[in-house]
Amino acid sequence: MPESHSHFSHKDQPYPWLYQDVQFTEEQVIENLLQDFNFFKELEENVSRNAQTFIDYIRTDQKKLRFQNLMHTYELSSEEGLALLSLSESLLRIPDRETAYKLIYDKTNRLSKQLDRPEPLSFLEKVGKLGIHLSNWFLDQKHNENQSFLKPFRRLFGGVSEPVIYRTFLYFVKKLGHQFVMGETIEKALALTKIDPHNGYRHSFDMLGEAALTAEDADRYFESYTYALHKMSLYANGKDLFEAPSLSIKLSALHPRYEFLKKERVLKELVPKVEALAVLAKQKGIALTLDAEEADRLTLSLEIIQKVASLPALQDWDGLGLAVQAYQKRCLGVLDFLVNESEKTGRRFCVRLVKGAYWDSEIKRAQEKGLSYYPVFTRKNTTDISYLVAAHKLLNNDKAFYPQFATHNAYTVASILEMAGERDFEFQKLYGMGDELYDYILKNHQRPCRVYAPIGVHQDLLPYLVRRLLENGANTSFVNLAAKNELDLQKLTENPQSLLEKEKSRVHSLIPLPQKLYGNARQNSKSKDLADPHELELLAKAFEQVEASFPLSVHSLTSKKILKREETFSKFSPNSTNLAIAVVEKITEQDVDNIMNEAMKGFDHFKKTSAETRALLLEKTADLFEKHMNRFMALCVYEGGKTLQDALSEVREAIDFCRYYAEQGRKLLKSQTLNGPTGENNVLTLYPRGVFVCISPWNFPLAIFIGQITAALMAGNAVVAKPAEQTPLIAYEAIKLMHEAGFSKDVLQLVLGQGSTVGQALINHPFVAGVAFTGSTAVVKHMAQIFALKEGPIVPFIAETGG
Ligand code: FAD
Ligand code: 2OP
Repeated sequence: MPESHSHFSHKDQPYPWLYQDVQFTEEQVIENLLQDFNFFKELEENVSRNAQTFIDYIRTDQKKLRFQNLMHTYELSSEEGLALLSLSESLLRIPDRETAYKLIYDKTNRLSKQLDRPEPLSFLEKVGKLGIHLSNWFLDQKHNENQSFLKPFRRLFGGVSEPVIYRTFLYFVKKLGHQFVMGETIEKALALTKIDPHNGYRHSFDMLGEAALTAEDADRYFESYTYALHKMSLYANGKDLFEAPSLSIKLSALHPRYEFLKKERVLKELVPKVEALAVLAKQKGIALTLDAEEADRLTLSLEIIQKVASLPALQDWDGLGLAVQAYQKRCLGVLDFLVNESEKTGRRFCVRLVKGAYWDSEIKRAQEKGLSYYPVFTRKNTTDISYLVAAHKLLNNDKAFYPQFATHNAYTVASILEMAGERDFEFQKLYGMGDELYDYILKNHQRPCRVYAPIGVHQDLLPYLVRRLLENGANTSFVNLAAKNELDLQKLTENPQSLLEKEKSRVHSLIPLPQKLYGNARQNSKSKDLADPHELELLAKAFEQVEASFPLSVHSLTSKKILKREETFSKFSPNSTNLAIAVVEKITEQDVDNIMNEAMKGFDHFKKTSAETRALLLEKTADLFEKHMNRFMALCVYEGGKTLQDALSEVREAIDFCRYYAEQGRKLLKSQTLNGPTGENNVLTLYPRGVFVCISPWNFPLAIFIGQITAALMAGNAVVAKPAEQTPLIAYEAIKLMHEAGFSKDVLQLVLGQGSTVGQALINHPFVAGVAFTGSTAVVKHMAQIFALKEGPIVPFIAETGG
């Protein structure tokens, strides 16, 4: 039984509504949100006025904002902003300088012209520009000693020497890290809480590290959390739980496979780790918050919280908390879940309400996965409304919640103050952001604020830093807009509902649903949400059916009877070596001539079909693959040894190939009328070539197999397909499906046989008009020699190689 099979037990979900909520349309969710938002109308005037005061205050003290100004100068929508991001990213990630320089050069070499910006630059802006341009200069020196890339810097900085500039550049990148990280060690950070300007604030330490890829990394992060708890307890001594420093942890740091498909393993292995940390935190008088991460981990994180929250050793402890993201469509559903859990266990949860730090990647990932929905809202104003509705719910249930409002947005802060009245809560801010706003709040509103303070070394900083750069550079972000004095205050101090209603549509019109990603050009392949237990149950059933039908009988699919067969052999699953999945009949090279003759006959009639007819056949094929997606996924798992996720991607890629070539064929195969300068009629028409032999590899047994075939068929060629010897079953089922879609048996034939004999005979055959091959470089070299020596027209040879 394949490993993935054991992950199909997802019945009895404790929070079924969360699976439904995410699939509701965004319009539906917004409609419900707005009904809950009515309470805000009577507050909006005061909120707007106070927000204005806060923003005025933030803007008067521009000196302090210098570093942020640098980032706001380089907005992410500008080339410099992107270069800055790449620069920091590459320097942190790439271990050797040589490679880092090459990447930096690649990303930034278009920027030199921007140096001539007319406005005066602050020192840090100069350093930023310097960093970007220095990389160009440095690299150009290597390629061309005579290039004087340094000139612009000299103009900018006077006569400073290269080593100084270089050091400045490194300083800049370090400074970028220091902006957001409180210290390299917990000891240093704890000491700083006493002396730095943040004295007076509360702290929540975040030991940098996330998305562990190995058990060793996960162990290292666990150790660093444990160590931090011990050290923090010395500072917590005697303090009230909420005044003492707290610890923020990321579950993805604690397990290398923290994902829904590995739920059973995660619950078994990760829950004890979180419990151990929570028990230690309780002993040490420290509160513990679980950060919120990617949307597809949400339900799993709740299941973990549910288990930890009901641990007897943690009873009567108010220190367990989690972050809840307002940009998720399921935000209010999560609060309902927590109310339930609170009622069951008598526990009060600390809830850190955030808007969410992964918006860009949520959108991209949903598109890449081809989901039928986005888990997050597509308009910033909806996120703001969702935040305020959630805040209202938190403030109105003090039995279940201790609210912690994490935001740097002055309007959101003003709203919370207005909504809360005398109720108990705390604000939270990130280290290196929102200082001016909260200095003002602490002084004038006497509300506590906790600083989320990352601790660690630069190797662990990258993902966190990228999120902060995105947040500071995004053109929707409050901190970015507030730093721009010229921007109309109105927009930053207006009720988000009014702003939303001013938009053309409540759902962002430039962010199509993943299914509509290619607009009218073609349909995106349907997908599955592998974090949805209902989907997984359907898949499990399909897998059972497929397994029950093994071993299947598999043979070549040719239009004429095969004369000579090799002995049949049993094919076993690579996942489970005693599971016979197919009985395969191979042919010998003696049949190749017959097959090629039939293919030639097929070509004679197929070449006369229109591009439109062929495109429709491919689209029918795509539809059939979609209809039988579960079955093909099962075959990819059982025969190809794929994981569920890879099997899904494999089938989707095959479907996308069909639709992509249909679309391209319709466009490219149209006849073009050319100029006729002497009155003649010149028409350019593309013709198919004849019989294509397609030879595909085992590692993409469906996607590459189908990709090669569909391109050749769309062009009007006949195809003889020979799959890898390891994966005949997938190929057999795929070709049967294509015959069902309407490709005739002489136009498209499947040959199962030995590469060294049957494959060789196929490419040697005089009828071969083209070959598409994916495989090893050695085999391709050998094939190229055969073609070079072959009599007759040159054979086009499309080869994708590796190894
Ligand atoms: P604003 O500028 O008012 O809002 C920015 C928000 O709007 C972002 O969430 C962004 O994704 C969203 N947004 C932007 N464009 C759109 C759009 N087109 N459609 C919908 N939404 C959009 N984040 C986490 O994910 N997990 C955590 O555990 C977490 N912990 C945090 C702890 C603290 C103490 C703080 C201060 C922040 C934390 N964050 C966390 C990060 C937080 O999500 C961001 O800092 C926050 O979203 C910024 O919100 P804002 O109110 O300051 O800014
Ligand atoms: C992040 O890591 C702060 O948890 C938030 O981006």
